[in-house]
Amino acid sequence: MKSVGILGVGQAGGNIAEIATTMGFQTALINTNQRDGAVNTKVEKKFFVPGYNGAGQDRSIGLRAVHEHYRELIEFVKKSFKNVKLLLVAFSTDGGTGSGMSPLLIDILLDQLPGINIGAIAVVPERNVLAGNRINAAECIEQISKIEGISSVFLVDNDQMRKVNPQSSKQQIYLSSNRQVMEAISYVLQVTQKSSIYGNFDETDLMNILNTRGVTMISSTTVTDVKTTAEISNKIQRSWANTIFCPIDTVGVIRAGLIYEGPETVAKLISAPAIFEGIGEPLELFEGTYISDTDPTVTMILAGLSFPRRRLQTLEESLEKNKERLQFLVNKEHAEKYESQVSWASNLKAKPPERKPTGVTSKLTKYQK
Ligand SMILES: Nc1nc2c(ncn2[C@@H]2O[C@H](COP(=O)(O)OP(=O)(O)OP(=O)(O)O)[C@@H](O)[C@H]2O)c(=O)[nH]1
Ligand SMILES: [Mg+2]
Repeated sequence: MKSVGILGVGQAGGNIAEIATTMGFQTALINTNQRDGAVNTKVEKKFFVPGYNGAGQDRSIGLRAVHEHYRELIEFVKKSFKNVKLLLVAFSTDGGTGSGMSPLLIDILLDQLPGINIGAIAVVPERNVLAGNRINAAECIEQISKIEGISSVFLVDNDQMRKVNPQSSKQQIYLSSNRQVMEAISYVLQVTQKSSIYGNFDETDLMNILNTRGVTMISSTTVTDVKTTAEISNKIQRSWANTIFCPIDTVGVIRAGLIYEGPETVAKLISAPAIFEGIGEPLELFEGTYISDTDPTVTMILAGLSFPRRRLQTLEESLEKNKERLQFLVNKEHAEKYESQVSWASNLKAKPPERKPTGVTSKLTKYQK
C-alpha cells in the first residue's frame, strides 16, 4: 500500500481521487452533492455532507458544511486511511465545495491527526474562467498559504494544459491535468522502491521533501543528446516551466530531490550547483541515481517554494481591471427596478360597468312621460 493518501473534496477533488485509485493510492472523497460524487465509481469511501445539495460556487456554503459536520468529517477521514504518512487533500480553488471546505478541513485535520502529515493538491483555474471563480480562487489560495502546520501544496495549473492544447474541451483539460499530477506524484513514490548502488532516493528522503511547508512541484525531462553540464542544466531548468504545476517565479527552494535514470555517461554531466544557479541552492538535496539503458531522464522535486506571484496576479488582474464594472454588477442586483413608461395606460383596461343601486322608484320616475 502506498504511504500517500488522496482525499478529494468537491468535484475536481473527487476526479483526482478517481485517477489516484487506479494508480494504487488509498483514496476517499467528500462532497456536498451526492450526484457529483457518485460518478467517481472507483473511489470506495465517500462522505456526503447531509442536508446539502452542492454549494453552487459559494465558498461560505462549503465552509458552513465543515462547521456543522466537522466531527463526522474527522471520523470519516480517520477510518478511510490506514498507515499513510502523508495525506494530500485535493480540490479546486474556484468552486464552492472544495474551495470553501478544504482550508478549514486541512487545519482541523492537522490538529486531529497528529501522526499524519497533511498537504494539498489545489487546482488553479484556467485563464477563461469568470470573475466569481477568480474571487474564490484568490480567497482559497490565501487561506491555504496561511495554514501553519501544512506540508507540500501542489498548485495544479489548468492553464498549463490550456497553453499546450488551446482547442481542447474543458473535460479534456481536466482529465489530463488530473492524470499528470497523479502520475508525477506516483512516479516519485515508485522510485523510492528501487535500489541502486549509486545512491538511493528512499521514502524518508521523499517524505523529508514533501513535508516541507510551501509550494512544491515535480518536473521531468529526458536529456538525450546532451553533451555538457551547461546543456543538461539548461534543459532541466527549462523543464520547470513546462509542468502541470504553476510556473515558479521566485528564488528560494528549501528542499529538493534530484532523480536520474539512464546511462552512466550522461549521469556524470549532472551538477547540482549548475542546476540551482538561477534559483539558489536548497538547504537540503536528496539524490537518486539509477543506471539503466533507458532514455536518460531527470526528475526534480522542488519544495518550499513561494506562492507564484506572477501566476496568481494573472488570476487577480482581470478583477482589478474590471473593478468598476464588477461593482456595478453587484449593486445592480439590489438596485434593479423597471419603471414602465405606460403606467397611465393601466386605466384603459376594461372595467365592468358600475351598477349603483338607486331604487325602483327613481327608475320609474326616469321613464315617466
Ligand atoms: N484539474 C481539474 N480541474 C477541475 C476538475 N473539475 C473541475 N475543475 C476546476 O474546478 C472548477 C469548478 O470547481 P468544482 O470542483 O466543480 O467545484 P466544487 O468543489 O464541486 O463546488 P460546487 O460545485 O460549487 O459545489 C472549474 O472551474 C475548474 O477550474 C477536474 O476534474 N480537474
Ligand atoms: Mg460541484
